[in-house]
Amino acid sequence: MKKVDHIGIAVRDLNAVLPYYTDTLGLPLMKIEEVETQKVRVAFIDAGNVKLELLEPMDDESAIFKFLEKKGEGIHHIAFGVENIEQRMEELRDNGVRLLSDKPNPGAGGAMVAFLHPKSSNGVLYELCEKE
Ligand code: CMX
Repeated sequence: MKKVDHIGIAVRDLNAVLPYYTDTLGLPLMKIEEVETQKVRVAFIDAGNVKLELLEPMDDESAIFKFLEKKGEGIHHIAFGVENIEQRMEELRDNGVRLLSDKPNPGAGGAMVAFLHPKSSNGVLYELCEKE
């Protein structure tokens, strides 16, 4: 793994929580975008050497909607930046890690992403993300 690229945080209402990050904590907002493939509206916050990805569900089919229903707001996943995502997925699979998809999918910011099931990662949802 290269490094932690971002930490995903589930929120119910993006517009309502943004001032906490930008005004109270004084962290710059990088961008807001909708990720149709994941059914989330996300805001990236620049927290120095790592980004915070605030995730609001777009509908009740979103994984974030289910997470909020079950666990409430809070840390949802940790994303590692990787260089060759398909190769990394294969290595992890060979090591017995359960991946949530066979292939990477398009994620926020034009990255290709894949998730490791929390049940095979000691209760943590990890994401692999490869930027162009
Ligand atoms: N972190 C840690 N554990 C989690 C979790 C999370 N984010 N989400 C679910 N779990 C746990 C559940 O608590 C449950 O554990 P128990 O059986 O002990 O209760 C277990 O994982 C299975 O959960 P589930 O409720 O049966 O299954 P879900 O339908 O909620 O699916 C998951 C969970 C991880 C498979 C699903 O959320 C998924 O496919 N995630 C990948 C995609 C994603 O998260 N997209 C949103 C982010 C998009 C982005 O970053 O752009």
